[in-house]
Amino acid sequence: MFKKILIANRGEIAMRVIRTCKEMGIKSVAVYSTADAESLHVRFADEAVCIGPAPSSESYLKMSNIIAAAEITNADAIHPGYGFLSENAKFSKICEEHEIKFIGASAEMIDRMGDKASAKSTMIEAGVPCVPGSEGVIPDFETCIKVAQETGYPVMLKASAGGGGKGMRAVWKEEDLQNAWESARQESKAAFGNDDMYMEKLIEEPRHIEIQIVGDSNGRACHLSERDCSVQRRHQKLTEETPSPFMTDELRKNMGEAAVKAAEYIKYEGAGTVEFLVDKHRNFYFMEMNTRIQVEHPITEQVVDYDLIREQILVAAGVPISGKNYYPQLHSIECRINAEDPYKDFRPSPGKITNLHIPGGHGVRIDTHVYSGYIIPPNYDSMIAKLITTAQTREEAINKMKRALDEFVVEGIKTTVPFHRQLMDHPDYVSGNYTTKFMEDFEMAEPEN
Ligand code: MV4
Repeated sequence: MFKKILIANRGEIAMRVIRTCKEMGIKSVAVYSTADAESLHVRFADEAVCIGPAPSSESYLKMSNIIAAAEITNADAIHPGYGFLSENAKFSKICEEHEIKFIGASAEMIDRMGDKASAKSTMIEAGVPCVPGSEGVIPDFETCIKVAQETGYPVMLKASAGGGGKGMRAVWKEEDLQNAWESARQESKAAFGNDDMYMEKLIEEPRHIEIQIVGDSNGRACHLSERDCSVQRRHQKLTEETPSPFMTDELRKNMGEAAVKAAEYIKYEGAGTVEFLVDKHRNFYFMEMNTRIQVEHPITEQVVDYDLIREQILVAAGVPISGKNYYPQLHSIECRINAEDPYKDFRPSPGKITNLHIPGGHGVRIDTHVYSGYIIPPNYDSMIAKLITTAQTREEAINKMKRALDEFVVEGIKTTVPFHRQLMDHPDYVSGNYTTKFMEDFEMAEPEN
């Protein structure tokens, strides 16, 4: 078992990993930028190393400084969290070369799943349902026209190096195809340095339902059921829940089996998430596979009573999984609390938290790194806390979320608490009848003064 784990991340996920390390009797090393000197993960880790100035490129993305921090503290493993270097194949490789265990996917696996067209080809080989469309990358525009005719409009053009919607274009008729092809490739080239495109039949008003999986070093995998992440704004998840209100026992069984089949086919090791698009007829299709722990992992932990960070560490240390699958015993909802102003188009609102009251009570979990007096630096993403409520039924979990949001006091900055409070009263959310289109029509009601 590892003696010391360096957490190559910051904020709430660094706190999350440190907590499980302490419970497992593993020493923890925090790394921080000069902007994070007063951050909570620095205070709770057993050791802390400053790895550079505020800009991520000079600190949390600076591989040489992170490896150096691991060397001088004699860490035998690195947990990358999510974001930053968590899906960076080069970093995974460098850890391997330095004989520091990367608690994540191998460089080969990251590359294979990071290239969306190749990931899809792999899934087709594995027998996982995929959206009909091109066989891999489209070589030129002539082929693009042909594939679109074979697929049938509307189609979705996607960047192979993409993800999160960049370089993606919906095309409803042939006359719009050329502009879409050219603008998508330009956007992808600019964002990823790669303009490979593939095509799929457009799935209208899909839900985003993902399956948590864990694979071990013996090539076995299990699933821990689904998370519904359909409520997104500009490809940023705002809230997630499990079980999905759209799920049936049969669909859960079929999606879980498909996700396990995918993981075992590629001999996936560690925690991963297989993302699916689900159409209104409950057909599900492979979208992407994430080779990292995800922001929204706590709702799964809550309903199956399982520590996913602990499992990541055990699997990385070679401990086999039990092999059984896990099904939700409760209902859990996560609201991402961001330092953004929902009354002003969710624009960032960094600054000093002058007063903070964190909600609590039965069935309320808060994963956060902030405290009263904390200054939120402008350099990193705006999420300051994850508010998670868990109860026997969805109605009770929503009710508990409303009570917790009403109790949540954050002064000195604007947050998305008022947005989530209104969301919990929205008829389409409350009825569970929402898709990835939900936020297109959502309007904030002005605050009562
Ligand atoms: C799609 C789709 C409809 N049809 N693919 C968005 C980013 C990336 N995860 C893939 N995405 C989509 N792919 C086909 N064939 C609709 C989306 C999509 C979406 C998917 C999940 C969650 C939110 C979304 C928001 C807009 C579009």
